[in-house]
Amino acid sequence: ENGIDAWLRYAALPCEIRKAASVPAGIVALNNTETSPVYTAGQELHKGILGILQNDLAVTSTPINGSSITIGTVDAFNSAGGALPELDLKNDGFWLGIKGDSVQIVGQNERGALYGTFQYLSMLAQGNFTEVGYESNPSAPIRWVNQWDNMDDTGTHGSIERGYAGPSIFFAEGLIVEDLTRVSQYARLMASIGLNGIIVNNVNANVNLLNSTNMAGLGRIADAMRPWGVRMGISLNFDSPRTLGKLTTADPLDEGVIQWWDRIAKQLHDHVPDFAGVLVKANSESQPGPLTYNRTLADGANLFARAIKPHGDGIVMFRAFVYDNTINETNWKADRANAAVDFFRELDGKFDDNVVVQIKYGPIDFQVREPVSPLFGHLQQTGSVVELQVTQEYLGQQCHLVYLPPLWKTILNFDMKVDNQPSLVRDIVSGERFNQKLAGYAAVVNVGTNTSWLGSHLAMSNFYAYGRLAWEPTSDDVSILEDWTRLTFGSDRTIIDTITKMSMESWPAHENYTGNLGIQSLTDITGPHYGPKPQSQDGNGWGQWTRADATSIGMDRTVWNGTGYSGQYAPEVAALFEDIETTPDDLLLWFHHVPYTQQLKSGKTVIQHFYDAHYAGAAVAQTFPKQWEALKGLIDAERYDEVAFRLEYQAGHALVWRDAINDFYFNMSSIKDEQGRVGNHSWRIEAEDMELDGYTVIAVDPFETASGFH
Ligand code: BDP
Repeated sequence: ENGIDAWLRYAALPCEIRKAASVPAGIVALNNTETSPVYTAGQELHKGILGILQNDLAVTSTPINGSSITIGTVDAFNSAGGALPELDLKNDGFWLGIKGDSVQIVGQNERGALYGTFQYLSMLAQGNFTEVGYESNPSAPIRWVNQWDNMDDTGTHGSIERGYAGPSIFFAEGLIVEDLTRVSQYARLMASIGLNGIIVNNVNANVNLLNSTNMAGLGRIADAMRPWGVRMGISLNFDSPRTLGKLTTADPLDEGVIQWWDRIAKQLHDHVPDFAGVLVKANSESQPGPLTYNRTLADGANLFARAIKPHGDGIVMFRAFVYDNTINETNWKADRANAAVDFFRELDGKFDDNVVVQIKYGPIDFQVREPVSPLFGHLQQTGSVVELQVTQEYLGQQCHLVYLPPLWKTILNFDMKVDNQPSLVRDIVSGERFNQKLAGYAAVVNVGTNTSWLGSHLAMSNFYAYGRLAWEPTSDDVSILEDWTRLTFGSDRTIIDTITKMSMESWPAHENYTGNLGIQSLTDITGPHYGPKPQSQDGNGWGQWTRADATSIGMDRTVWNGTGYSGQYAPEVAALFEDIETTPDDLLLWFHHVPYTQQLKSGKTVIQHFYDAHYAGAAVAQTFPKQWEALKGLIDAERYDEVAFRLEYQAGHALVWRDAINDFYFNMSSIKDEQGRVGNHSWRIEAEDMELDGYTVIAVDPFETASGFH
């Protein structure tokens, strides 16, 4: 198996289990228009039941005699005369009723009917034939993915920024690809986990997407995804009126610029009548934006909001990721973590009602551990969308197993205590806490043409779980994982236990062998964001600093003595982080600058914790290949081998991480490891101790990974 069907394989259940199913006589999809998600649902059900139960059921669009699975909207059921229970469905929600061989799948809208169908198929595929009758509603209206796909130039395949699974499924040679098979397969995966929107191109947007050939191409992409209930939107480049439109300015208040965007919005709507909206990265990392023209970020967002408003219910997702990546480190008070609140605090209430602000989960950038972005507590009159990352940019780039939901849940369950009221992030992004109509979830996914979608079979649990959590953020991360495992690899207990154990150990292990105590991912900040490079942390313009020196480490972000960042939280939360005694150990170095000998709550010193944690984390990664061996023969050889290869690599790379980081801080602090491990590589056979024939000595970067440190 090559992974192309991900968790939608519909593998046949063993015969003895199949026998327990009461199979309905046929499928009724109450809409026979081929572009309708209800029609899609009927076809999918046919395919699923054929695979799982080996029954070839006919699909019709009119009620049949005898038992059936009937799929439709509430309205369609009512007009077909079907008896329904009292329902209170939200947009996209569904009712699933299974009684004997009669199944009702009722969507509040067509998309909801498709989601209910996937839910039913997921039960069948797991051999779960329970009789049920329940409603399910999504936690939030916006449940999108972001792709960071580039258009690239003629002659090249569409590369993907921070994508690790080959070139784009959308773009090649500066155009939209002809064959959109993979695009509709992607939409199918999205629909199966309740995702309803996609931004197809990189936030660092190429203006050529707006030329007339590509606009037509966008129409084709939207057509391919529509039957799956997935709406398409795009990222825009703020300077397009100048660079593409040849105007002299991109000032959001300039009449010519306004008209130019109005025209573009109309053309987009002509090609994509259900256009989902635009994502805007402005005044960030050298991207242009309204501040360039002395206008506010709200002026910039509203420019697009007004252009698309006349053409339907599309929205503007304006990113809060606004900062200057040439921050001067000599300014002791400069702190990139402050940027989002500094820029947006005064703008609450200034955005049009079709704008939402898309906020990365932490104030820096998808690090292995960050506190929740304080901006979630500041926007009360504008909806917030939390931006997560499925693509493991800073977390091993799919070469390391890191199951992310436990990290995401620390964010979603965090209580911002705004105005002394319970204010969980998940209730803010559901729209409930501040009574917002528009709010929700976006994840950078970055699938590519590789048949495994993400370049790693196990990484797909993160994609699956993302959809499940956006639908219901209180879902248990272990049971989501177990569902995914059963659907992806089968129901054998050893498979489920092994994958669950490894996955649940993976984020803590990764944090331990990379960057712990809130010091962030000590990776190569200046480029690939891969592998250890602690020496790149300070002295860079990105503001990802550790302030490490010979005696002490950590960013002082307190109000009383540091950059003032902790004061961006509501008073109760701010007080917690302001005080070193109440700051949790895992964020200590995020908020405080302390001597290496500072004692943690565990009783250990900071430096000894570093040493021990790096050993402990790497030791866990060492067990992964062995744990995986238990699956040999229980799953297909192709996926077994591909996963084994990556786990073996991870086990080795975890050692590289461990030794690079420990040696680096040992060299810097000169404090010995109590257990005598760090800096002692007597067990290693160094290159210089060998007789080498035909080799030349080269400088290795990072230097600590080299034999003998050079
Ligand atoms: C950083 C990525 C960069 C993105 C940027 C963003 O390294 O490639 O363009 O975020 O989110 O994490 O805009």
